[in-house]
Amino acid sequence: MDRREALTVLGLGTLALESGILGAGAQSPAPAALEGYQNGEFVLPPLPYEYGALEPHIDAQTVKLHHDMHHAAYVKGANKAMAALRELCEGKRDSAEIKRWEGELAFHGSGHALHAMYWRNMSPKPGAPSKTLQEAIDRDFGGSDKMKAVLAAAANAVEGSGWAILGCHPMTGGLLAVQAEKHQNLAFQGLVPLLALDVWEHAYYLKYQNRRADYIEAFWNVADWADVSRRYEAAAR
Ligand code: MN3
Repeated sequence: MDRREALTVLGLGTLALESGILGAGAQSPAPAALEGYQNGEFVLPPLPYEYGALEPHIDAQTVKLHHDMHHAAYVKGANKAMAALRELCEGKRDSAEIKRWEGELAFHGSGHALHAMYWRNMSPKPGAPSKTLQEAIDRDFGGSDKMKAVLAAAANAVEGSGWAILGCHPMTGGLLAVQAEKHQNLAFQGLVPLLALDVWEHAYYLKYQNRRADYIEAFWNVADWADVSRRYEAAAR
């Protein structure tokens, strides 16, 4: 399997190759959309800010545990699943194991991808939406406040652990707010995530306890629409 095929299997497609995000020879700063894979392995991207940089909205201890322990565990799980699937390809494992390992990759790989986005979606100095993203928000939601209300409703309605995701779909060309249960369930296949709001309890419980809605409100203070705009412009090209 060459690199292009491997990326296709991973669902990363040609965007990563064309933009050089995964290549060692990337010419420009990676827009971070797909960071988290290097030299044939998933890797934990370093936090782009200090643990306490998002205070008072998101506390340092939560960020440290969330990144260093929880996110790291998904990276490890995704690598384990990929290794098992490679062995299966090579005939070193019983093909009856495929459902198990594809399920493991769906969970851990999606967890890794969403967390890599989540850290970049936040900033101690959040930027505003670009003109093109703002136009899409206005067109598809009727304005930023309505979009945030829909995303917050989705995030509050997640049963158990999951995410609210703002994405765009190449089939419709438009923006959509969706939920993911765990990391991978309820997927609208093909949707390109742009903003990932983690509502697993590990993302907020130390500071907000059961008050998920308060954490979601606080998230808007650190949501970096400049990062979301870069992702939108790369996806909508
Ligand atoms: Mn999380």
